[in-house]
Amino acid sequence: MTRTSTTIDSGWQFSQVSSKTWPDVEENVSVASPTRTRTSTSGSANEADWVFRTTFLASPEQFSAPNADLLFEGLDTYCTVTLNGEEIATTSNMFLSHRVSVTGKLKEKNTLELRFDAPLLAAKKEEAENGGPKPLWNGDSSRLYSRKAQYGWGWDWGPIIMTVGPWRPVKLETYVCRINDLRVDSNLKGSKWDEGSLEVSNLDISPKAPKDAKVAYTLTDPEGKVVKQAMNDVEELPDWEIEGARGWWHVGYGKPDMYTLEVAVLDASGTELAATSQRVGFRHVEVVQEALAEADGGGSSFLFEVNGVRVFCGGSNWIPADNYLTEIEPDRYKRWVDLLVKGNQNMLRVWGGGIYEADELYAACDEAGVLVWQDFMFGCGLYPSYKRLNDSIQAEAEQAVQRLRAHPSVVIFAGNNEDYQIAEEQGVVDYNDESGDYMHTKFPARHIYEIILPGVVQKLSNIFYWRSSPYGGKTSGDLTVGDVHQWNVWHGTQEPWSHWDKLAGRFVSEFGMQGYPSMRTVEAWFSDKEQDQKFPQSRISVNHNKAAGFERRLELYLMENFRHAFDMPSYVYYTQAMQAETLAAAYRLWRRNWKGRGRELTSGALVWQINDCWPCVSWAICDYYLRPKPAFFAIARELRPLTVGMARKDIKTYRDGSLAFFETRSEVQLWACNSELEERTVRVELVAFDLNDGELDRQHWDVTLKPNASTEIWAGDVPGQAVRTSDADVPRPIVLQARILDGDNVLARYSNWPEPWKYLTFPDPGLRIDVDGDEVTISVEKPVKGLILDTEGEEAEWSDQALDMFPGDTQSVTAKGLKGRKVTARYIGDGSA
Ligand code: BMA
Repeated sequence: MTRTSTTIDSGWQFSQVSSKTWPDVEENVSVASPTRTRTSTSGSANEADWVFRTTFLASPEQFSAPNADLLFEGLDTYCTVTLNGEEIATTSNMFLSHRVSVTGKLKEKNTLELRFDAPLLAAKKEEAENGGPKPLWNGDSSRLYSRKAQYGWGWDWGPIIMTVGPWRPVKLETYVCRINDLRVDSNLKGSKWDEGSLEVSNLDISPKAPKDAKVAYTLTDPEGKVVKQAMNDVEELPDWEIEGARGWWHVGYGKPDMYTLEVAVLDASGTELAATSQRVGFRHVEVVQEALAEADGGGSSFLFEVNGVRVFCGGSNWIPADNYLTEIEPDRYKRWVDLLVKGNQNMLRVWGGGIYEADELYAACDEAGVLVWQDFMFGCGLYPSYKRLNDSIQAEAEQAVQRLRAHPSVVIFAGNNEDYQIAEEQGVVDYNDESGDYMHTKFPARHIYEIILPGVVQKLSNIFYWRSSPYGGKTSGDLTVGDVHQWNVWHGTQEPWSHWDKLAGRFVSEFGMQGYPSMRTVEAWFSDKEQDQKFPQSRISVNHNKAAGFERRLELYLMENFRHAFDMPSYVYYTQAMQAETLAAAYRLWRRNWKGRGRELTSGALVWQINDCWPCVSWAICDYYLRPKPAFFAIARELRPLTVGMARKDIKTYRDGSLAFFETRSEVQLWACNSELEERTVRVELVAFDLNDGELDRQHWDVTLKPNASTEIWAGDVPGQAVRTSDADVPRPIVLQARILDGDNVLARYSNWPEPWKYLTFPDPGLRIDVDGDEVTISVEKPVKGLILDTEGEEAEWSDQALDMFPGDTQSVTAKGLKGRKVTARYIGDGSA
C-alpha cells in the first residue's frame, strides 16, 4: 500500500468577502498568497474577510487509502476550512499546524475553501470578551489576545500589515500509518569530547503499526557512512553509544558535524509503511550561572558552555525577514546566516514578536555552527491568560518544541520578550509570590511563562528554559544576574556610547543604535515624481522610520559627536558612521569583561537587530535587501578571534578644597582579547599621532594573551598629552593606534580618537586609494576616521567598511564586482560638513 503526499500549493483564488465596502479594493489583494505573488495592501485589508479557494484531484490511490489527511502547516490566523462544502476545521492560532482527517471525504475532484476572518476584528472581539485592553508597547492592544505574529500590528521598525492566508504549505497525505512524533536526544562527552550518545525516547506511530511491524534505524555519519543500524520491534527504542563520534562544534571551535538518523516502519513482509529522518548533532550545552566575586560586582554569570568550551556570544537579534512571510524564498535564510558568519557572529536570537521561524533558518544555523536563542512568541505586553488561550498556547509550544529540539543550534528557549519588564513598569509583579497560582493575579501571564512553557520544554526536550528575555536578579534590569536589554543608549537615559562599560550586564541580549540603510536602498523609496522628497525630514523619509522620537534621538547622538551635513547622502553617511561607532564600542567594551574562567562578567552581546522586514531606517545592521551597513563590519572586527582595545578617560582631580585648582589627565587603558583556546604570545604596539604635528610616540609590549579571555596590557597617560589645569586648555588632538603584530603581520588594529570629533579640526589626511580589479589598497599620511567606500553604478560587495586609517599602516579590502571602477570615499572631516 502506498503513501502519498501532495502539496496543494497552486491554483488558489482569493477574494475579499468582507461585508464592509472599502475604498481602493483593487489594492487590497491578499498578502499571504502561497503563490509568492508580491501584493500590496492598505490599512483596510486588516479589516476585511478573505476567502481562498482551490480545487484538487485525488488519485484513485489516494481515494482508496485507509487514511487520508489534509495537513495545514500554517493558516494565518482565524480560518474556517471547508472541504466539498463541509466544514472540517476552524483555527485561531497562526503558529499551529493542523492535521485534519479527510478519510472518506475525498472525491475525485475536491474543492477546498479557506475563509479567513479579518484578524484585527477577530482579535478585538476576543479582547472585548476576555478582559479588555491591557498595557503594551507597540501596536494595538488586541494583539495580546491573538496568536498571530505580533509584529503585524506594527512595531517600531515595521508597518501595520496584518496578513491572511495559508502561509505554510497545505498537503494531502494518505497512508497506512505514519510517524507522528520521534524524539531523539543526543549528547557528547568524554575527555576528548568524542563519545556520543543517542537515545530515542518516543516513537509515536499513528494509527498503531500493524502487528509484527518492525522499525529500521540507520545512523550515518556526515559522509553518509553507516555507523549504527538496528531492526527493532516497535517498542524497542535505540539507546546508543557512539565511540569516536564527531561533535557538533559551534562556529570558531571546530566543524558543526551532523549525522543522519533514518527511521522506517516496515510491515511483516518488509514493505515500508512510514519513514522519517532527522539530522543529529552530538553536542553538550549548558547555561552556566556561577556566583561572581563581590570585587567583580557580584551576582552571577550567565553563559553558554558548548562541549566544555565557554563561549562569549557575539551575535544578533532576528526579526521576521519580511512583512510578507510567503515572499521569503528559502535561500534567503541561508544568505542571512552566511552574513552572520561573515560578521564573525556566533549567536542569533529569534525574537518573540515574530514567528517560530522556518526550518531553513535553523537548518542554516545547524550547518554553520551558529547558536540559536529561541523566544516563545510573546513580546512587549501584559498578556492575558485564560483557559482557551492557554490551551492554544500549550499546543503551540508543544509543536514548536517538537520541531525545534531536533536542531543542535537551538540552545535556549525563553518565555517571551520584555514581558516582565512591562509588568515591572506597571507595578504588577510580585516576585515574592511563588505560589504557582498566577492566572488571577495582575500578571496572569506568569502562568504561561512559569507553568505552561517550562512544563512543555522540560517534558519534550532537554533544552534550557529561561522565563523571559530579559530576566534575572531583583528586576529584569539587574546588571549582575541573568540577561538584560540595555536600552539606556538610544531609549531610557540616553547615555553616550562611551558609557557602555558602566552599562554592561552579565549577558546583554539586546542593545542598539539606528543607522540609515545604504543610499541605494533609500533611493528605492522615491518614485521619479518624488525626487524632491529626498531629504531626511520629508514625509516619505519619515514614513520609513517607525520609531517614536527617532528624529530627536538620532540628532542627539549626531549633535553630541559630529559636525554633520544634512543632505540625504550625508545623513546616510553620518548616521551610519555613528551607528558603527556606537555598536563597535559596545562589543569592544563588553568583550573586555570576558576575563577568563570564573570572571565572565559579560558573556554575550546580541545587537538589536540584524535584519529588517521592509526597506526602512532602523537599528538593523543589514537592511531588508541584505545590504550590510558599515556597523556590520565594525562589529565583525570586534568579534575576530584576536582583537585589541583601548578606552580613554579624562580624570579630573581637585586640590586645596577649591574648584579653581584642578588637574585633568587623559588616561588610556589598553587590552587585547583572544577567543582561541591556546594562549598566544604576540607583540602589541601603541603609536600616538598628533593630527597637526605627526607621530609623537611609539612603544610596544611582548605579551602572552590568555586563552579564551581578555588580557589587560597597559594603562597610563595618553603619550604626548599634557596635564591641563584650566578648562581653557585645549587638549592636543592625539590619535592612538594599537596593533597586534606577528612579525610584519597585522593581526588586529584599533584606533582611539579624542572625542567628541566635533571639536577637531581635520587636516587633509592625504588619503590614497589604489584600485586593482576588485582589490582596493588604502593609505594615509594622517589618521582618518570612519572611512566608508562605495562606487558609482552597480554595487560592489565589500570585505570591510567604516575603517580607521593610520599613517604607515596600509590596509587592503576587496570589493567583489568593482572591476577596477573608481571608488568614492567619505570620512569624518571630509569637508562635507
Ligand atoms: C526592544 C525590542 C523591540 C524593539 C526594540 C527597539 O527592546 O524587544 O520590541 O523593537 O527594543 O525599540
